[in-house]
Formats: sequence, C-alpha cells, structure tokens
Amino acid sequence: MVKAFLVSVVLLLLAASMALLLTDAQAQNVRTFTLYLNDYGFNASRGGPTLVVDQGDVVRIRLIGNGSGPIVHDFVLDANSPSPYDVKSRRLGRGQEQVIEFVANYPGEFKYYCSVAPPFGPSHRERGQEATIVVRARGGAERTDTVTVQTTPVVREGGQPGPQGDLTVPVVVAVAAAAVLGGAMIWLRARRSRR
Ligand SMILES: [Cu+2]
Repeated sequence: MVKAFLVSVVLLLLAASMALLLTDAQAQNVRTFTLYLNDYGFNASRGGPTLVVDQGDVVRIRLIGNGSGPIVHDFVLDANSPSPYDVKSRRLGRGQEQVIEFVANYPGEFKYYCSVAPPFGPSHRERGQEATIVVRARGGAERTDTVTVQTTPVVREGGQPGPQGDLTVPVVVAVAAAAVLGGAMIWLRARRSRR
C-alpha cells in the first residue's frame, strides 16, 4: 500500500518535472507584430515601424494585405535586405492575411521590405516600402542555426487564422493523466494481491 502510494508520488513528480522541462524549452520569447501592407509602406504610406526584438526571439508577424485595387504587397527579410535571413511572405491582396514566424537568430540591424516590382516604373521598395528590424544581441556565443520560417495558410477576409501549434498544455495534461492512471493501476494491483 505504502509502496504503491510512493510509486504514484514518483510518477507525479516525473510528470511535473517533464512539464517544467517543456515550459523551459518554450521559454523563448515570442514577439508579436501586426503589419498592414499598404501602398507603399508598412502601417504607413511610406516606411514602417522599427521592429525591435532580442536574439533568439520567435518573431511572429501578422500580415494584412491593404493595397488598393489589384496591388499586392509582401514582407521580405533576405539576402537583398541585406541580411543573413531568408524570410519571405506570400504576396497579399487587400483583405488577405498571413502569419509568418521566424527565429531571430542573427543579431544586427536589417531592412525588411516589399519585393513587389511592377514591370515598369519604380519598385515598391523604391517607393519607400522598407523599414528596419533590430535584433539586439544576447550575451554568449552567436547562434548560427538555420532560420526556421513557419507560415500559416493565407486566410481570406472574414476568415480565421490557422490554429497556433502550441502543444504544451495537451502534452502536460496527457503526461499527468498517464501518471495518475499508472499510479491507480499499481495501487489497485497491490490491493488485489493483498487479498
Ligand atoms: Cu509592396
């Protein structure tokens, strides 16, 4: 009986520590921004806000197409910025949305811009559709892992953005439930064998 109780306690502690580990792995900051893709700026008719994040942050940007008529815009942070990043959204028309996400692994100050350029006349960037992202360096070794870019599907106006892929709560609940169930089974078996 006492043994069974101890086993359940150990299992519960195990579940708790796993939960802590999971939380720690996700302690990475998520920085969320919303940018309206206007003609010819971000949240503005020229230029855009300076996005400030810390190295290692997850940068999550909700992009909302807001061009006039058939004009589309995008969000690009790549070699042409210039930068070590390779982030490129879809080209969004008015009312279309996309959430892009990447890890700000490289510190520095870079330009993000719209890469749309009509067959003639100035490109959107030449019209002023660019702004600055600052990635403040964190102490310690510089990270050089590959930048990961995740994007949700384009959602039409009035639609709902795709579900966020945060599994912390379901995983913790599942592990805790398994521990409790395991403990109960061991306890039941111990009780039965005593009879
Ligand atoms: Cu544009």
